[in-house]
Amino acid sequence: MVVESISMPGAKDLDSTTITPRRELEDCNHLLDDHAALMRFHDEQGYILLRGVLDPASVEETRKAMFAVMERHGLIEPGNTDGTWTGKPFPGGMEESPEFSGIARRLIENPANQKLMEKILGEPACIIPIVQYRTYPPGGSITGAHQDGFYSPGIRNYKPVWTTLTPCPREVGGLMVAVGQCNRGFLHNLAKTPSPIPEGVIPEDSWATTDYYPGDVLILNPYAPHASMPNTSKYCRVTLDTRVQSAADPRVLLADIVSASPDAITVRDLAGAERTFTVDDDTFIRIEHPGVRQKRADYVPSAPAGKRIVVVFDGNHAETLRRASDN
Ligand SMILES: O=C(O)CCC(=O)C(=O)O
Repeated sequence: MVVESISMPGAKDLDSTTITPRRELEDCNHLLDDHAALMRFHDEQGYILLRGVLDPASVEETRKAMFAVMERHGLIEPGNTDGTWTGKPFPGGMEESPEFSGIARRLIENPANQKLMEKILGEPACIIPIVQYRTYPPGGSITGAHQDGFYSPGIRNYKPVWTTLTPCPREVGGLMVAVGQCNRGFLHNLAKTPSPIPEGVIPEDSWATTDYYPGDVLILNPYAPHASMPNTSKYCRVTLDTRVQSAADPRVLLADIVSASPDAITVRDLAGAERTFTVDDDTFIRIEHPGVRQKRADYVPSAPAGKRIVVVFDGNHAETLRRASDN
């Protein structure tokens, strides 16, 4: 079935907890030195899975940094190294907490990991300052089925990078991907807000997952439907997802707002340079909450001078304005 865009007012939403992935994701390590072949796999299958490719010391440093935050919140006992949950209820909502700031950047900027990112992107890469740090206890958050590109229009020359800091066998609730479903356009239901993917659109037998381990990296095609699975283990799921972009042709800028209007936004980047971008109805604005699109007619009160945001741009056009998440 070919679906290029979806508007199904009466459709039931796909409930990702009803999905049982029957297939296993394939690893792509053998394609790492053949960028064209790696991209072919990515473009056809919708993902790239690489096993044990991140520098082990940098992964361990990242785990320790995330565990320090988890310890403070009582998710794990002091000194714990395997992520066993204490049982303390966790309110959640910490994916973009400033307590984690900088952890992903240190991981990506490790020299060995930079070389890996260059192979994945096909050119020198730098981190995009959008990161989600996930420390989900058993029974915690589940990410519903979605396609990343639906929420991030305008980001080109970039790749999302998902990795786990502790063993994440399937019962800990890693990601599943609908394999080979990335060439059908967006499958989100435009007839509804916030536009979930409807039931029955993705073939049940396309869903695949695997057991993930520290050092593994999963790259998702922006059109690949994916979701997380429930954590039914006794461990917290400790993962992060960030993005890398072309260092030579960056499209994403971390900056502080100077002034905002419904037609334009002026920002100051971290080097002190001011830039003005046009804002129009094609600009995807989510400055207040990263999951909620705002109208350009009324976003200005949420865009005061000094607020740090991420601007995805194409020339002088603002493609996306997003709350900064890791700076
Ligand atoms: O880790 C998760 O639960 C979701 C991650 C995700 O959707 C992504 O990296 O695009």
